[in-house]
Amino acid sequence: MTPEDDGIRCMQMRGGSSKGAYFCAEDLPADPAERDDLLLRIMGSPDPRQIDGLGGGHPLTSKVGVVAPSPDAEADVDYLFLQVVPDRAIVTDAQTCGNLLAGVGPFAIERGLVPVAGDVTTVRIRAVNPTVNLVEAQVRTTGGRVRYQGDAVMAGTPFPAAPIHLTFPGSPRPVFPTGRLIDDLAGIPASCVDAGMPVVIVRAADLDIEGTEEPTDLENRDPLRAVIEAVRLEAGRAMGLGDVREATIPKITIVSPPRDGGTVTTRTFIPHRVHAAIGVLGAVSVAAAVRTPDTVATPDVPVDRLVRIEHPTGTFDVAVDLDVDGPATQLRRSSVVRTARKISDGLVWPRSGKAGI
Ligand code: NQM
Repeated sequence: MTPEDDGIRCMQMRGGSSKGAYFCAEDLPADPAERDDLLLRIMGSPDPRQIDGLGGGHPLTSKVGVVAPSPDAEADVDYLFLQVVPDRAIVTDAQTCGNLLAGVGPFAIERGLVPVAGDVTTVRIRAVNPTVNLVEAQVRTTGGRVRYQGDAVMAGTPFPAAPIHLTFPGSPRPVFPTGRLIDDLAGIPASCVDAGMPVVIVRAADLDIEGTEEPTDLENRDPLRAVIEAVRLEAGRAMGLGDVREATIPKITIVSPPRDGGTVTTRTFIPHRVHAAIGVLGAVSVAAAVRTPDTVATPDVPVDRLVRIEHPTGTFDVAVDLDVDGPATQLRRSSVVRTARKISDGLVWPRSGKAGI
């Protein structure tokens, strides 16, 4: 039996505002190098269009979730997130993904890893990538099966679906990893924050832009991209992430005043393409900086625990509880509502040969 001849079990799902391929860990090679090579060949990388695989030619549609029963008594399943870079032979586990996470609860129930428990089934997920730990997902399971249909509307996807509530626990780690609320990075004032996703926040005004530009417009501005990358590389070192030239973290979020009744307007580089919305944990990190006084994201007016983040395709509400203490601020808990949908379930065939890693 080889994957090239017989295929591999795979479910495609939209998770939040991302889309990816979900696998049971037992269906993939245990060796990470072999696994990553196989995933590149399944997703169609390296190729900007990923024409020969499942990937959609954008980081938001080139994602993989690997799920297994958890050895941790406090979790039902382990979730490993892998970002498959579309145009490079890179698969990275350096970050998690809160959007793909929305599909993990439904997937675990569909694969029989967690039994249905009434109209709503709680799935306790241990996210094993470096940045988050235990997460609770509440999945609608009326009539004994996962229900995807519903009327929860989520910006970043045009169609309503059943809500999935995700609750993230707090962490004793300070939310500001550089020990400062504002750093000077490549001459730009920036707040480096990590409440689940490492993010560098800069003000649109400090980059001489409005902060409301379309993602493709921002992606096409080479001088702006060069400044942003210079800030990001310095931030990587300041945040203890080392040389981040080849890494997908930290992300860069550009903030400006709200335009649509929200708390703040954002545009997020992830880190080279611009997000059509904003990542889940990226949003939690931005919300933590918004709620802490004296960061570059602190609004002029008082903010409550529900932060409404404006992004290119709508708004994203994040409830965040903090122990605010300047640079020593800690996250107590955060929660968001997402949706997910099963798109296909079956076998996928990788292209043959080696992917080049
Ligand atoms: O921040 C994109 C996404 C993400 C990540 C990215 C995410 C998160 O929207 O938790 O969800 O920032 O690369 O899927």
